[in-house]
Amino acid sequence: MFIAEKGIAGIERVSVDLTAGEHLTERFRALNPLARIPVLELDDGRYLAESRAICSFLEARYPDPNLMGANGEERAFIEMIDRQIEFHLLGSITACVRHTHPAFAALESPQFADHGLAQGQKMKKAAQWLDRQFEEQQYVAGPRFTIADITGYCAIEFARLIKFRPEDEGLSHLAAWRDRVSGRSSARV
Ligand SMILES: N[C@@H](CCC(=O)N[C@@H](CS)C(=O)NCC(=O)O)C(=O)O
Repeated sequence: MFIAEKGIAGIERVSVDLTAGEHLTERFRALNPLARIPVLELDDGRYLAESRAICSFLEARYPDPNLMGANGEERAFIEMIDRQIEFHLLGSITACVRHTHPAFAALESPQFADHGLAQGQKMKKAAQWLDRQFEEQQYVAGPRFTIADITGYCAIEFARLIKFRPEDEGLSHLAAWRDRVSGRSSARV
């Protein structure tokens, strides 16, 4: 989604089948020893893992449109909320999905259903916090679309797997923001 927002062409996309364990092979571990996707292969042959690090690299290489902050101060505030969403919202959603969804049994072994369900409750608190953000502003970090909207949108979409929908929880601001973001062409790649 970040690449699409930037309009960057020419980055070849290689699918890695996690359910088939392709990321656990020696070949993939040579790219990222932690066996996690995504990984960006650079022109000089190095490999860059971690979504946010990849985004930082692309932001530096393709500054427009700016998605991570135009100056140090704005960067810090965008990073603050992006990390809050990643740790408190996405983190809880991920734990809930991985520990309760049968399709994730192979990736998360052993699964601890109670832990997953507890995280499912915690993610609701984070979703309520995010909903309140939109009482004052159109986007997660303020008046314009940034990386924090991408993190938040991907988190809320991932939460469909645990049947979480903002509108079912009375989170109307969050639902309206989700609809605003899903209307962007980057959400359809
Ligand atoms: N913090 C990392 C998380 C990477 C991650 O956990 N990726 C998942 C897919 S979204 C994965 O590779 N899972 C493989 C596994 O659980 O074995 C990032 O932002 O890139």
